[in-house]
Amino acid sequence: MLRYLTAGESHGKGIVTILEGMPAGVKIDTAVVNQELKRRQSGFGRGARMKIENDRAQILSGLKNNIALGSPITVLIENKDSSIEKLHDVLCPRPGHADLAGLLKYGLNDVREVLERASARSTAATVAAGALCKIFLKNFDINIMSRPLSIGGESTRGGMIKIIQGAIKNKDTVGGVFEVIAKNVPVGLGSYVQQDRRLDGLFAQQIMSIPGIKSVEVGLGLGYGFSFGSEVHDAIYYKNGKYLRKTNNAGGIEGGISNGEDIIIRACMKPISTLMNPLDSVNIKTKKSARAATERSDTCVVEAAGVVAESAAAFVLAGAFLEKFGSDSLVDIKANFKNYIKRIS
Ligand code: EPS
Repeated sequence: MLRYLTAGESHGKGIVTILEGMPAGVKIDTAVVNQELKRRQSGFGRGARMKIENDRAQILSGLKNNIALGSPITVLIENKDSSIEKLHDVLCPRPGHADLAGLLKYGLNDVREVLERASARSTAATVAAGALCKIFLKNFDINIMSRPLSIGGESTRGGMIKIIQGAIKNKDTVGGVFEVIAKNVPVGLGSYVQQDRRLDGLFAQQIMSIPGIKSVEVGLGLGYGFSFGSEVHDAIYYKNGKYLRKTNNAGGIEGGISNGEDIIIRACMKPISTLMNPLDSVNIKTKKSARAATERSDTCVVEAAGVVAESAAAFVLAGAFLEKFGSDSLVDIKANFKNYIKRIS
C-alpha cells in the first residue's frame, strides 16, 4: 500500500513528508523533486513569501545511492521563514479560512495556532510526495500535467493576468479552474468492486483535500447533467488490434477504472481567504465586530494549485498501479506490467 503523511507549520522549522510503499529499485533524482517544488512556487499572483523561500528537498531516508530501498522515504523542506515563535497573535478569524472552525474545534485562543498548520504551505509536502510518485510512474511513460483554464471567469492567458492584476490593485483575491491530465495510463487501474477502490473517487478525495479546492470533476463532469446519453458517451471502435474511442467525455475513467484514454480532471479553487481589504469578522477576545485579520498572502494560486493537484493525481495513480502490478520491487512490477500489456493487446 502506498501512503504518505506530512507534518510542519507554515512558519515552523520545516515541512516533512514520509512516503511509504515506494518499491525497491526506483532511481530517485532529487533534482526532479526540486524542479516540482519550484513549479509549485511559481505562477502569476503569488505573494512575497515565495520570494523568501527556495524550497529544496532533503531526502533523509529510504534511499541508498539514490535508489529506493522499499523503506519509507522521508523528505524535509526547510522553511527560511521560521518565525513561528515571534509572530503576533491573530484574534479576528478570516472568513473562508479554517480560522474560526479550527479555533472552536481545538479549544485554542489564538487563530495563529490554527492557521500555521491549515496553511497551504503544507502543499510543499504534497508536491514532494507527488514528485516521488511521478518519478515512479515515469518508468512506465505515464506523464501528468496541468494548466489553468480560467481565472475570475477569464480564460485567455492575457485575460487571466489582467484579472489578477486588478485583484492586486483592489486588495482582493481571485479564484479559478484548472485541469490535470494524465497521459499513457493503462486500462485497468482502480476497480468497481468496492467504493474505496474506485479511481475517480480516489482522485476526488485527494484533490478535494488540497486547501482551497471546492469542486472536482472528471471528464465532462457537470456537463453530463445537461446532456442526453446519446450525445456524451464515448462510442467504442476496434482498429489495428486495438479498441479505440473518438471522444473522451468520460475523462479516461469508466466504472471507477481507467479505460486507457487520457485522465482528465478539473477542479475549482476558491479565492484565497486573506483579504487585504478584509471582510467583517469578530474579535475572539472581546466578541466585538472587527475586520478580519490580514497576513502576508497570495492573490491567486490557481496555477500552483494545478501543480499540487498533479501531485495528488500522481499519488493516486502510483497507488493504483502498485495495487495492480505488485508493490515490492521495480523489476517484478515491470515484468507483471509487460505480461499484462501482452495479454490485453
Ligand atoms: C504558502 C505560504 C504562505 C502563504 C500561502 C501558501 O506563506 P505566508 O503565510 O508566510 O505568506 O503564502 O498560504 C495561504 C495562502 C493560506 O491561505 O494559508 C506556500 O508555501 O504555498
